[in-house]
Amino acid sequence: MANSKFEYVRNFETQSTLLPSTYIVVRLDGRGFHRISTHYNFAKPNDIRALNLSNAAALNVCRELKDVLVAYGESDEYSFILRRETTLFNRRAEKLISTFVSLYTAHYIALWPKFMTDTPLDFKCIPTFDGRAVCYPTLAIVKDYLSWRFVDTHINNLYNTVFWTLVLKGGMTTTEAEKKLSGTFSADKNEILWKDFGINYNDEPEIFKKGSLIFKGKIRHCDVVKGIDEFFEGCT
Ligand code: DGT
Ligand code: MG
Ligand code: MG
Ligand code: MG
Repeated sequence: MANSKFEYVRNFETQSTLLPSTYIVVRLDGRGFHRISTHYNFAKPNDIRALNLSNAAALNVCRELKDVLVAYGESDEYSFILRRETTLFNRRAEKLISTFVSLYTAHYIALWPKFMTDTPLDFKCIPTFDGRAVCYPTLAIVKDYLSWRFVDTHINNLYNTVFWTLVLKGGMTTTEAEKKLSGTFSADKNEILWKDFGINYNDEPEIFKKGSLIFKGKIRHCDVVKGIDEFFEGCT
């Protein structure tokens, strides 16, 4: 290979390698989805089309990058948990993060017309995602990571469901709804839904309450905390 006098610039390239023998979690999150969801008039608090779209994009990522053990998505985010022994891209952080981000984004955009029917993409407001990779040294912490995202889904969804019910069905302003919910516990929120609106939170769609988990090529909406051992069976 010809060496030019310019070759030395390569020495400025650095790379970070993720710790060996650790679980790698790549989490993607929509950039400015507050604006995106407003621009495209997403249903509040959950737009089933957008959730199905994100699941389809994530499923395609899992099909292509086989070292993903489990993936979990809610709102505008998706976490991909890679097996401990993965040598994907020699565990180079930049390669891993950028590949996940671009694969997921490409599928999200390509699948948009299929899921967001009657809502054409506006290239002045294009959905994009950021990503990070975190190494977790023990299986126990990985399980806690997944449980953390699952519990987050539950807490946010209960809050958002009551909040938007108060606004859209109860005629409150967003400020009034915020004030009413301030300092309330889960039981109080369930009570408001049931007493004032006849809504049983348990009857809300599973995908909203539990998020979406991809395991062995299938999407499920299950109690992640309860079923967690199944997803890591045989892992140490
Ligand atoms: P970021 O992540 O710092 O770039 O900013 P955002 O705006 O993406 O903030 P984030 O990720 O904390 O929150 C997600 C936003 O996306 C939040 O404003 C609610 C919105 N969003 C996500 N899914 C839906 C949906 O299904 N329906 C509606 N109406 N909004 C959604
Ligand atoms: Mg973010
Ligand atoms: Mg976001
Ligand atoms: Mg988010």
